[in-house]
Amino acid sequence: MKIIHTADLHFDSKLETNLDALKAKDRKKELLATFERMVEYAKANGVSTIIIAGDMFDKSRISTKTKEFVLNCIALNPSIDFLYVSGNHDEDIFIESIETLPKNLYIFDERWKTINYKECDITGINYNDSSEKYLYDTLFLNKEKINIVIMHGPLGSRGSGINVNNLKGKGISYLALGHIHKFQKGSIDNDGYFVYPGCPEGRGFDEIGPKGFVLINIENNKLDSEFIPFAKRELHEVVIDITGIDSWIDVRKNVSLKTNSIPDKDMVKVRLIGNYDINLVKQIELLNEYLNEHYFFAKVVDESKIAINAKDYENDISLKGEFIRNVLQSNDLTPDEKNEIIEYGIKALMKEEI
Ligand SMILES: [Mn+2]
Repeated sequence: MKIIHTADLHFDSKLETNLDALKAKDRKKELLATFERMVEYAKANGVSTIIIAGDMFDKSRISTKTKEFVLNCIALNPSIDFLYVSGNHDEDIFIESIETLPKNLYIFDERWKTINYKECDITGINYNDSSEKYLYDTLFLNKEKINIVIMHGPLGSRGSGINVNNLKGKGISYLALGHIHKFQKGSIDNDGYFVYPGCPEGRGFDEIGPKGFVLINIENNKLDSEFIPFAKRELHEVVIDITGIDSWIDVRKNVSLKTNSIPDKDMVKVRLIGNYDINLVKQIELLNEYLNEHYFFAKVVDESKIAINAKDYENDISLKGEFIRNVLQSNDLTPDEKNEIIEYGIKALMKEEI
């Protein structure tokens, strides 16, 4: 028996914080297309059940179009069971808005419910403030069988978060979780482990790295699982330290070297750090344009600071020297403010755009 474990799809979520409006629109469609592609994968690979461990939507932002798309994906594939627990973002809005549920969509609620398959039992609950009070004491599994348990929430202890310690010895083989957007796996006890599959597509630069789902395989009374990278586009962060680099050509070479292996279809954030030489003329906008021509989306974040050695300007009689001495001697400015003012001042003196 093959099972897909996914979570945190966050359909219709706002993507504008990281992307421009057009790209955000494209990405919204891609989140749905990836879900459809995953269902196709399930069909092609003999997957009989898809577990969605919460956060299918972003709370109140559910368009009719998206709802219909998801319901169609489910209803058009009656050979696959879709098991769904709600997450902290979607709560029950999605379910309440459906007039007739597809027969192959199974919704869990605030009490433990078990679906019995030949190869395993799958048990789930909607984890929230009230169910958290009794869920550990009310979970009873058939230890003769392989048990998959579904919940959505963060890990934690002492009354907030899913407490893995309280799940020890319950007979869980695989705890299918949702909430953390990055793939994560850890032990419960000798019988089993928990897994967060992460989101199927990264939505911003806080969701970098490979994204996909987990494929569970049960054979000869034994459960195995494997992370399957499946995202259409991956997000990358590349950090370039420009300390000591005195020409922009060399900065560009460094960027090229470090972005070399990133596929064009992906998204890249280049973060410049370090203390750069006062003579280095930064070409941030050009770098940004160059990267955006190569990748689906790119952005440059400049966190570098100008390197100022006060001694170098002690005897400098030029306007630049006078200006730097003045700023450095000021008592009302923090070191960071001094640095920023000098950076702008130098640019102005060199007649650069500020
Ligand atoms: Mn989530």
